Amino acid sequence: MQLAMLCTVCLLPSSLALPLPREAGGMSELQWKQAQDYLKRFYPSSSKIRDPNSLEAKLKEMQKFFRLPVNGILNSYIIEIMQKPRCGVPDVAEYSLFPDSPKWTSNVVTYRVVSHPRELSLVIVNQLVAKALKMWSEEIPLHFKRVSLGTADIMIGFARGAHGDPYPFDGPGNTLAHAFSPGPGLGGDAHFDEDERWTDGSSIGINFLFAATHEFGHSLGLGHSSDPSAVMYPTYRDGDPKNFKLSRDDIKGIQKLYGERSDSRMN
Ligand SMILES: [Ca+2]
Ligand SMILES: [Zn+2]
Ligand SMILES: [Zn+2]
Repeated sequence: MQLAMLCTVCLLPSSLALPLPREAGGMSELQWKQAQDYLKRFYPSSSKIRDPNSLEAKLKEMQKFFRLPVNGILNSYIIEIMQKPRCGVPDVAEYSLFPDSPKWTSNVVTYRVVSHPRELSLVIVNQLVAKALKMWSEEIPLHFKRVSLGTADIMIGFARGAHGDPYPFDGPGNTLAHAFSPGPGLGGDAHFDEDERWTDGSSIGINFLFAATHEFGHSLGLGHSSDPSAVMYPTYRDGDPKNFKLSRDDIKGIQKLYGERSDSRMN
């Protein structure tokens, strides 16, 4: 999957810099379509703008989010970002919370792992989920309780394609997972694309701990961060699991919602 993406990027002229509106001469129909789809999907907030430049406005939003020069020009570097595996939740520049700041009001939040991918056993998934949730609960006065039956606040599962919510998964690559902000029903739930190759870090694939920690940030009420060091950055990055931790930005965001733990660092 990584190789296929790199090849697609290699086909682009290196100095490609084209205005987004239709004059995009050197761009293939497919690349044009993919860029449009990406902007519509991940930058829905300016979708009310009906003028022909609305895609340009979305591209500018994307450039702002990724801290690039905001000029509305599509280039090969942006296409490269668009082709990176990422979270399915849209980006809102400079917001760390969802609109209306939903959060859990009880200090005990339940979770349940309902399914696991073929690469990882249920036991391993449960261990990694507990580890991911602990990263957050160490910073805020919230406790997570695992349940193995019935409905939990945060239902966690793997699925492929359409899976009962309005956001079908897309096969290997691109969208890896998504999660819903706190609330009843789907609220808080975290879904992972079963078509990815999931790993606990011992083999090649998408590190489930990294993806789960990010998705649980959404389950707790955080939106995406434009800080590249944040766990809540929207694109997936591989790294050494030993060095994996929340960034200052993630902690600032989650404590803005829930406050600090009074016994922070002591347990
Ligand atoms: Ca996918
Ligand atoms: Zn996300
Ligand atoms: Zn889903």
